[in-house]
Amino acid sequence: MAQNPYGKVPVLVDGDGVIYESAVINEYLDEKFNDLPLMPKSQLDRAKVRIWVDFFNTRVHPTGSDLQKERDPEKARARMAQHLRAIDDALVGKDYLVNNQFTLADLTFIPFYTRRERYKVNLDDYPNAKRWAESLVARPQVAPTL
Ligand SMILES: N[C@@H](CCC(=O)N[C@@H](CS)C(=O)NCC(=O)O)C(=O)O
Repeated sequence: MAQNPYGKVPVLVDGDGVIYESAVINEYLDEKFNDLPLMPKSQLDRAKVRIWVDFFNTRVHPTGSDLQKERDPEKARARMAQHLRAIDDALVGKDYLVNNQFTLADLTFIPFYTRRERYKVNLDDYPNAKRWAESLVARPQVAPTL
């Protein structure tokens, strides 16, 4: 945490390099270890992944934090419902958010989903999002870490 000028976690130290911001760390690790690529080949699909990652990190997670800390909870609940509706709509008939492949877009939702009780959120009204989230946490690379 002291290594991150923003004073936050996560922070990754790789040799002489200090990398922070989870979205940047995730792309860095994906580029470094390419046995299971988590970014699509097409430039347009990579942009779509980054848009979802930004959506989760700048909208969904902060709204969850507002709910947890009960900051203007009614407005936060309405915002969260909008966010979950957008996710649910994007997943109609689909297993993944972008290009029918597991990418950093899907991965970025996992920490939110595993903390959903803290955020007072459940996905019962969002069946596509719920099916997708359950499949994400059941992945063999994810389940043992929970
Ligand atoms: N945008 C940053 C957010 C990092 C963040 O907010 N980390 C929290 C923990 S989840 C933290 O370090 N909080 C301690 C603090 O703010 O003092 C990222 O995605 O890495």
